[in-house]
Amino acid sequence: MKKKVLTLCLIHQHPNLLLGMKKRGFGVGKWNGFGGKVEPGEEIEDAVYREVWEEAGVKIAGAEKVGHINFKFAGEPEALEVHIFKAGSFSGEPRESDEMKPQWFHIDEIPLDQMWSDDKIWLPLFLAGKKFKGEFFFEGHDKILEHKLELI
Ligand code: 8OG
Repeated sequence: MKKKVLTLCLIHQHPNLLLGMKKRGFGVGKWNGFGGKVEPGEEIEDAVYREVWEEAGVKIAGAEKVGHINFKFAGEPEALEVHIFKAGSFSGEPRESDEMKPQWFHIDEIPLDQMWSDDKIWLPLFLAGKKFKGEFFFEGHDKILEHKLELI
């Protein structure tokens, strides 16, 4: 199966999480972390910094890899391999880009019903400082048919 390698970086400054409203493309209308496709020849960590800069307008000081999730979609030939990172400090002020509108959320008020449906399964692990890996099999973009998630 063909796969596409993507990054996803969530900026967590306890008790707040910076999310962006996706304005176009895959996941439009959902709140999410910042990220996207790793370019050919690009290191995954370089893609994390680049995507956060492009989408949120801030420079993260560092990013820790916390998770790895593979997504498959019924009837779709390409799988997504998403590398999930956590960042704390950054420089600059989050600003809206063509792709995302950033907003801080208190961790008790995360808009889970306007996020990818798998997020409510793994985000509690992320917020608890755990590391995890998993697989999700979707029908369409909302319904999870099967999933596995484990701590690493
Ligand atoms: O470049 P593009 O905008 O298509 O990248 C998609 C982004 O969405 C990328 O950061 C990876 C992320 N992403 C998925 N699936 C899921 C998901 O199920 N949950 C979350 N939170 N993010 C996802 O591709």
